[in-house]
Amino acid sequence: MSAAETAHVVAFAFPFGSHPTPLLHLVQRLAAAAPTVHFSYFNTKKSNHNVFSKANLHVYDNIKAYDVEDGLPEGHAFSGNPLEEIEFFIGATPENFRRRLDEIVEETGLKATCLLTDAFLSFSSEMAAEMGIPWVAVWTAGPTAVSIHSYTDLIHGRLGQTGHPENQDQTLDFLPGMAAIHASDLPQEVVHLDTPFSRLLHSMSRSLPRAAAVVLNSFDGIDPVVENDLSSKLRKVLNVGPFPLPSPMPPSDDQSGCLSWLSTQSAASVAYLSFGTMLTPPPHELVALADSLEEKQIPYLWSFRDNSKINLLQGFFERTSSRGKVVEWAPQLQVLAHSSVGVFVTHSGWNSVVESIVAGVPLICRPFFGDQMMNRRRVEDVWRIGVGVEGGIFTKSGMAGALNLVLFEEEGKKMRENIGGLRECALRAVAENGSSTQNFKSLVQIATSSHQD
Ligand code: U2F
Repeated sequence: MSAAETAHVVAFAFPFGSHPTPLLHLVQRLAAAAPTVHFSYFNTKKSNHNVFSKANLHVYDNIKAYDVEDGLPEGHAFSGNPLEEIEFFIGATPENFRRRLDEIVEETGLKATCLLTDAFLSFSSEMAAEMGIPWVAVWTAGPTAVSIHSYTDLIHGRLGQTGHPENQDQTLDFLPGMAAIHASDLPQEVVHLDTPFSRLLHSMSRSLPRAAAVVLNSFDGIDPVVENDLSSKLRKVLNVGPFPLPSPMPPSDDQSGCLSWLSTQSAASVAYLSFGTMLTPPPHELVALADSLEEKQIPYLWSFRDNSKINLLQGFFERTSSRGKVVEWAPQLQVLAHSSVGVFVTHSGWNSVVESIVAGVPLICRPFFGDQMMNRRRVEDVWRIGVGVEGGIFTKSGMAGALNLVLFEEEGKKMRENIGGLRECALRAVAENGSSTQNFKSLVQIATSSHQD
């Protein structure tokens, strides 16, 4: 086959938080399913380094990774605002991706035949249209969040200033499947449209109906009303998750010792604590959380990376070392799957919620931003597989109560049963003829068919 005939799927990553990893996993699954197709994975240098050093990856010959510019001025001194890096990156798009793609096409002679990009990068819609190829958008969070973004204009029309305190308790019952969601749960990027990041997401909400398919790390049946509504508005919605399941769980060499430590603990006794890839709770909440674990004498495994805050907890870690373990990075999938873990204390990032469902572990949610408040609502009020922390922040007594409820009370048992039901649904979706398996086949077709023999 000549280079001109080879299908070439080009993936663009959004280089922050956990976004690049699920996209890379998807590219890997596609590369395994379509070995004659060439895959290019574009990401910033820093993020490529992070993703490839952490992910337990099988390296396929038909995938090549490329660095794109991050937009940061030389020697830039950061102000401490976490959005700063994102805004520089947004400023560099789409030219950074376009330039690099032109170079790669020139170097390899392989024209792009499909753009498979993080949904945030909605300029890809126009780029793909210019090239006359399909755009496949990968949404790394859940169906509720993508649906809410698609209703941004309507929400503004209905709720007006959603930021106003008097509107915060209103529910979004005027939207399909959103009766449980309150105005106070909305992402700031939906409420305020005046930052580069919120403008990016607003433009995404208008572009998604043009995507040949929108792919989610989710499974049919998790939110049927929202799923049906999305399907009526988008050309194709492909739930192909949960991502970790269709391929065998990557082995962990247990370098951190988490799994061997868990094996010394009793069944369903340990609280696993992790707040994802981007945040650490504020100091007073960290202290309250630690105090509650100490008072209740709960064994814990804590994934903690923020060196600027670790001193606060040094005394706690020392006093409780016989029943606790702290690591910089835990093999989360394997940790959650370990029978000693009884509860996951989380920021409610979508991947963490899905991974907890897959492992059958109930959650205590302390959401911070973006989709996390809506995920918490689903967990607590719709699926009933966990609780949010009292008052929305960690306090010693609130957290002690939540630990008690989930680990020791009848309600905790009920949560485990409910999560078992969702887990079954996820397992059915990824079985041989399950919906996620079928959707993945459709994805392979859409992404690779243009030139494939
Ligand atoms: C953003 O979420 P985060 O990246 O902060 O959090 P998650 O979606 O929960 O993903 C964290 C991933 O990192 C892994 C874990 C998840 O796959 O297994 N991990 C790990 O392996 N070991 C560790 O010690 C700690 C984490 C955003 F903030 C959220 O609001 C969005 O829902 C999310 C998806 O778009 O992206």
